[in-house]
Amino acid sequence: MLLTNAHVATLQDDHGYGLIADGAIAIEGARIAWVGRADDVPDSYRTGPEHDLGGRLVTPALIDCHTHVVFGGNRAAEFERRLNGASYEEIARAGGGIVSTVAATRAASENQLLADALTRVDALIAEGVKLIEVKSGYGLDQETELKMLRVARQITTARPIDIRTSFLGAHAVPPEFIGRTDAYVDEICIPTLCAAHAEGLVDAVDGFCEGIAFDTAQIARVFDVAVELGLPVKLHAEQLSHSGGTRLAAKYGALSADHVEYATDADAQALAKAGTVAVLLPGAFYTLRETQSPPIQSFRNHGVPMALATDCNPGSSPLTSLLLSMNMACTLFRMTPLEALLGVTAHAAAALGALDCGRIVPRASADLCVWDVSHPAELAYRIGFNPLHHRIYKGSL
Ligand code: DI6
Ligand code: FE
Repeated sequence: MLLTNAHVATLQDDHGYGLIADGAIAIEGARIAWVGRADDVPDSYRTGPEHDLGGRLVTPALIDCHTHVVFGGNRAAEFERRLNGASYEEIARAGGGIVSTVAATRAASENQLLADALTRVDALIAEGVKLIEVKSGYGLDQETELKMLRVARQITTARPIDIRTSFLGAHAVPPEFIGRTDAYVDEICIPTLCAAHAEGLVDAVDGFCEGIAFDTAQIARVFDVAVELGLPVKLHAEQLSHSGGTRLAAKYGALSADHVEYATDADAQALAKAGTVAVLLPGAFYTLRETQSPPIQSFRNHGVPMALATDCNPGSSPLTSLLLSMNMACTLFRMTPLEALLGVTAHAAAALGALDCGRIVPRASADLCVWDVSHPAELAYRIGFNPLHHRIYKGSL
């Protein structure tokens, strides 16, 4: 297949959009075979079907590299109660917060969890997403963590989308282990990781390193098991306070350190040295009305690749729009539209170790977005508008 009359943003390196004004893209099977100026298309690529894109913008298909799209119920009632003046304590006493999502996820069937997750996945696909990372972490017991991961795997058979799973047993301490965090790590989290890995359900291992969750020593115990199993790690780090998670992630050569609002310049340096991606989550920053912005300028200075994701979850980021995440990253974090686009394509791919996508280059997977816009900055500029014209997934329109 040959795509012609395309305005291509190749993102072939990190220094610009890599724009080709009168461009063409040749696709063979599920791979990009050639990209360049329309005038230069080799004759061998002119034999198949041609699609005239009417001068529209083409970018790599989008990647949401940090989500919790599999969960039971939602927390809208709690949101409403809070805005009507209920205190955090009252909500907790009424069974609200993360514990309520754990209870709803434990109670839900696989079919129900999948049906609910697909409503969110469909919203992402409608904006051109082709790869989603999905975390466990609302089960916090072996049965439910495995159930969440099985559901995450089923998404890819139910929809034309790729899934990477992350085991997030170290997300919160479940009610039955309150005050016994170390016992939870040793008796539930680590054995569950091993069981999930044995079932082929885990692509990476994640944790929530925070005063209200797990400390660096507890996360390190989980990461040591990940290393033994040959699994890459990533970490929720420095979201609400500085607790050393970024440095720990760098020490383990993590794929990514996520949130990182409270990371320091020295942390940025450590990430750069380790080749770890900083994943920024403006939806959570917005929802929690945070005021501490991530150290964008330090990441730039040290050459830390920055990715962007929805962090779609029922508590701190009930967001299913990567385009809105791009706008929020520009307005709230002062990222540039180019950084935002790299953040949901090439750098998001790096945050997942998915190196065959995120840029329009020969041999990459043929996953593309065709947009009804004339310049890529429009993707981050507009608010609540979806200009997707077509999504091409594995070479198919
Ligand atoms: N970071 C967060 O903000 C949450 N989880 C995490 O790792 C909140 C999850 C929830 O409230 O359900
Ligand atoms: Fe998260």
